[in-house]
Amino acid sequence: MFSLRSALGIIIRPPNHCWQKKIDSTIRRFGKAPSSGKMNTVFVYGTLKKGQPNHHYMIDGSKGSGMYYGKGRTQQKYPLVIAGKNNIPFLLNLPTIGHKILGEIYLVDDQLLEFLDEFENCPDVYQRNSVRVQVLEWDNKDSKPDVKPDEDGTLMCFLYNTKFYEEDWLNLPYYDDYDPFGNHEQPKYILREAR
Ligand code: PCA
Repeated sequence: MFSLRSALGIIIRPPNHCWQKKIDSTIRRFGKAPSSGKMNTVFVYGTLKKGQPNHHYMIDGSKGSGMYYGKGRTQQKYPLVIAGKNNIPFLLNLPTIGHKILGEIYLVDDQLLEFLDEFENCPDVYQRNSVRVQVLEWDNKDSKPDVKPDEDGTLMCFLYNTKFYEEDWLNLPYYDDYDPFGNHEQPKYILREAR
């Protein structure tokens, strides 16, 4: 099985909260408990954004339902680096270092959230955490479920970041907006099919 962990040689200690998620997802898969049907706000900053190679999963319905709601920027600063032999964007869970990160906000159902957890190798590579996002543009049309930013213009969203990284990643450039196609200084992501 492909393991980014072994590819990068990172020592992994999964955080406890993700085990609960694994148990929940196992229960869901075996049908012992119905999915709650609730929707989840997710902030994406990397290959899941519009124009990036994995974006289609967010909106094509093949892995669950997802809807674009708008643009945002993390309230905290983080180092966003492009690292490893496949040039993967990693938001390191080191708040206060780096930049406030630009990204997109989606509303996703439990099925798509579960897919994203597996796709992002949570908890081994990324961990899904809740962070506060400053909403910059909001696209809440009548046909969409009603979700609104809080009065201060922020919204709590899930985001995939990581506390597992190699020390020298801290010497890489820190970006605020992942866009290797538009910004030619950013190393190009190697597609999964091409690895
Ligand atoms: N996918 C997730 C985390 C990093 C990545 O490439 C995202 O786009 O937010």
